[in-house]
Amino acid sequence: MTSKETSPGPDREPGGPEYGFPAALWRRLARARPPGPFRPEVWRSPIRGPWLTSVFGAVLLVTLPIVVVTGLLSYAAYGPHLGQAIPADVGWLRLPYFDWPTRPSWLYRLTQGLHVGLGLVLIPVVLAKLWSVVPKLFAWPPVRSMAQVLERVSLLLLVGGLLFEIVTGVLNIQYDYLFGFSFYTAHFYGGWVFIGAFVVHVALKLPHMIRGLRSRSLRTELRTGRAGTTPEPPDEHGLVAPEPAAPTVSRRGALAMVGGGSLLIAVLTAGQTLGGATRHAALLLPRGRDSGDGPNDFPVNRTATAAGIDPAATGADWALEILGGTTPLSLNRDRLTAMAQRSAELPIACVEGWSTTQVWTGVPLRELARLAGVPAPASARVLSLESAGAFNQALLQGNQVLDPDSLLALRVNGAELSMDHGYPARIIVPAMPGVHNTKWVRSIEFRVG
Ligand SMILES: Nc1nc2c(c(=O)[nH]1)N[C@H]1C(S)=C(S)[C@@H](COP(=O)(O)O)O[C@H]1N2
Ligand SMILES: [Mo]
Repeated sequence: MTSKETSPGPDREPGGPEYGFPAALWRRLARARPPGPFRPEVWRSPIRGPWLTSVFGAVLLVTLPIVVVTGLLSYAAYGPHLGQAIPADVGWLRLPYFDWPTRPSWLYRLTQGLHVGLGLVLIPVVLAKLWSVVPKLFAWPPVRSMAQVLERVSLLLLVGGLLFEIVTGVLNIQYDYLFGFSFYTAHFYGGWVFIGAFVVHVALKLPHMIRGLRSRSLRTELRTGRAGTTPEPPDEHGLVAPEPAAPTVSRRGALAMVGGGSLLIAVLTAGQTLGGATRHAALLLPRGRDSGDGPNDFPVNRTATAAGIDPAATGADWALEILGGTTPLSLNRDRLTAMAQRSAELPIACVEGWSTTQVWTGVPLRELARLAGVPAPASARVLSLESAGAFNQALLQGNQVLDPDSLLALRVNGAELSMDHGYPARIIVPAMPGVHNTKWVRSIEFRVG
């Protein structure tokens, strides 16, 4: 049952007007099958088939939704209701607004660590899944029916959307601001293209996947070596090779290779969030390996030099402006250090997936709000000494100002903040995306509306 004539694969002659195309045209097209990958017999792997495709599919069915949901949560955490998520206006794609919570303090560390970490770890599985179905890309004739055209367009959006998200995501964590377009906008809309196509794909393929999984026993496959590896029976989808070659690897070996690839990426990545000694294994950690000495030795996203901070502006003349009350206040460092200090162990969790947890000490933001005469602010606008750049200001939600551990930090791990970590003062708020923890703070405006 493996010869080309008897295979009920994509080779089968359907033809005829019931396919939505004139029969003569269809037959002429079918006869003009181009050489190379368009010939089913060039695809010879004996392990390709519905079962293997279904195994990869099942892994992605369970895990990709986690990447999607944590990605959308990241958008929500940026505060779209304060107008500071990118893109700001997403029309009918707008999800319900809510205040991103401050507890547990590791919330964004977890969600964004999962988004980036799982996204990276799944790359080998995505590639394996694509490999397992690649003969279908070269189905001939390329269009047979309206239903098939729709299916192929949805696959184009699915695969294109997924690869686009992987490429933009990886480039963004490896190289800052490489794009001529906004990474966030592209990644956001690309994500929705993928979500739509993924839902359609799952609806169409779920029954096939379940049948595929049931067609063989995973336990048996994991016990079968190369010598015992035989092709799956010919399938209606044309995945199984009509003329399979002798096996060079078992299904067990193929699964181990893909799993090993994922594991390797996990090892090279996890340290960027776990920290400690594992950080040295984080070879994919994009930045911050030389970040300072002693208590300040933890990753730096952008150094004071790169941000163009003039050391003179952070000297004895520096004073924090507090706005929004009836009279503006100006508090120099002596005034701030004379106030009651509070310490909190809090993470900085960057959108790029890395995170680091340190002990910060400073003045609670809610004390500053009280001092300003705005004890229950709806939001607070923080400005940095940094004059340009997208990260030189942030809007904090009311609950982020009022959490007792939200600080204007003056010290870290018992030492003065280093210039690179935001001296003379920086914001640190539990569970807030790293980017809003503004460094080199110049002013805070507490707002009631
Ligand atoms: N003024 C200013 N604040 C900033 C940034 C910046 O570029 N400029 N980077 C932000 C980002 S993206 C992150 S992840 C954190 C990193 O803080 P760290 O460098 O102390 O680790 O600072 C945030 N605060
Ligand atoms: Mo960041």
